[in-house]
Amino acid sequence: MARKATPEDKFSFGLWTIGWEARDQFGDATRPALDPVESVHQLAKLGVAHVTFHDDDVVPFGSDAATRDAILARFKGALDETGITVEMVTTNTFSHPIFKDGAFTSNDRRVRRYGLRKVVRNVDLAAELGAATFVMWGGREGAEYDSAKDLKAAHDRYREGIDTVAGYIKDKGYDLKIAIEPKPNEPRGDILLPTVGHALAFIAELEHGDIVGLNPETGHEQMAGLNYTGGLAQALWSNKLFHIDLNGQKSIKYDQDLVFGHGDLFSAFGTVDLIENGFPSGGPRYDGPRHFDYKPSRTEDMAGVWESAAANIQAYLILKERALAFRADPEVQAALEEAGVYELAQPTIAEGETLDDLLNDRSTFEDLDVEDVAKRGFHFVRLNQLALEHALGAR
Ligand SMILES: [Mn+2]
Repeated sequence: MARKATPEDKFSFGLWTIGWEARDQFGDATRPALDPVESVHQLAKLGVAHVTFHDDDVVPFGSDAATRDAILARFKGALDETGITVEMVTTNTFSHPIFKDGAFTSNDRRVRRYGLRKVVRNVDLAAELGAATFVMWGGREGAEYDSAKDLKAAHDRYREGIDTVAGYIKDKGYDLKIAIEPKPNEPRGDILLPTVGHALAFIAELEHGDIVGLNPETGHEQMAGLNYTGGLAQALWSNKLFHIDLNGQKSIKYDQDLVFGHGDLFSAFGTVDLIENGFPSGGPRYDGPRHFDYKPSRTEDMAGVWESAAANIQAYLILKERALAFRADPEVQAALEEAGVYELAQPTIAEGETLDDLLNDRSTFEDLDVEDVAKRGFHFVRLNQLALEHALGAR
């Protein structure tokens, strides 16, 4: 039975997702271009609250100012008619051949200066449209060969680029935050800032890192064999989870961009559990848009495009119901308790206690029955089975 999405669910789609013409490495487009205005109207029917886009998704690359203004006016008309808002804007610095070696980290300084101009122009547009987040996916910032890049200089230039944009946002007084989107590879052989962890460490080196955070994408972390929910968790813990890109991926392979839940389903359950329920013992929560960055498979016609868009929403809403039921189940709560999940929230050294107190407490070491403590079974498997049964709707 179809669940009804409302704007309160904060669902959001990139215009490039449904608008993908399905041109891939080996084959031509299988679908016609989609008018962004039509996309906005179709998404409104699905109960979507927001859209997001790259500059080039709406305004063709290289358009003059008058053409750009006319296209944007028509697009804003569709937003006004539907009540859909733009929550995030991003810049395409990967499609045009000028960006073949990257934008902020191209070896060619002319390209870096051009890239900065293109990004800054789009920051103005993001602010004008009321977007809260400016995503930066540096898909071409990388290399195929270790000898091709001075990686020290590349990180310097990446930092210079992002700090320049962040400084511009502050100077202008825009209410806008930058969210870096990590990805390990594709289209480049290796991409700079390949994972959530790399990006967090990079942000700590920025001058304007206070307004720079993350936009982790399900498949991107899974392409690196990493746990997406774990990446979201560390970003949240660092107060750096500014935005999310939900989709589906089956293990380490090319970037599949499947519908959310159509890849690693049980991991998707964990993701929704974290987003909707938060950490078991409380702490920072993600309150932003539930943004889908997927691609309707190349086999789909236009009807299939809208079916796949609806599938993302349905998958999320079903998993949300399941995740809420999981946490509300007294048996689950007892299992969480028994597994020590809540115990982990207890500080190891008590309030008021010092390390000296611990060192002098013989019961923690000298007199501890290590063999007895080692006997504890955590029953994580039972807890996981409860999660699986809830995820499958079997409880
Ligand atoms: Mn993405």
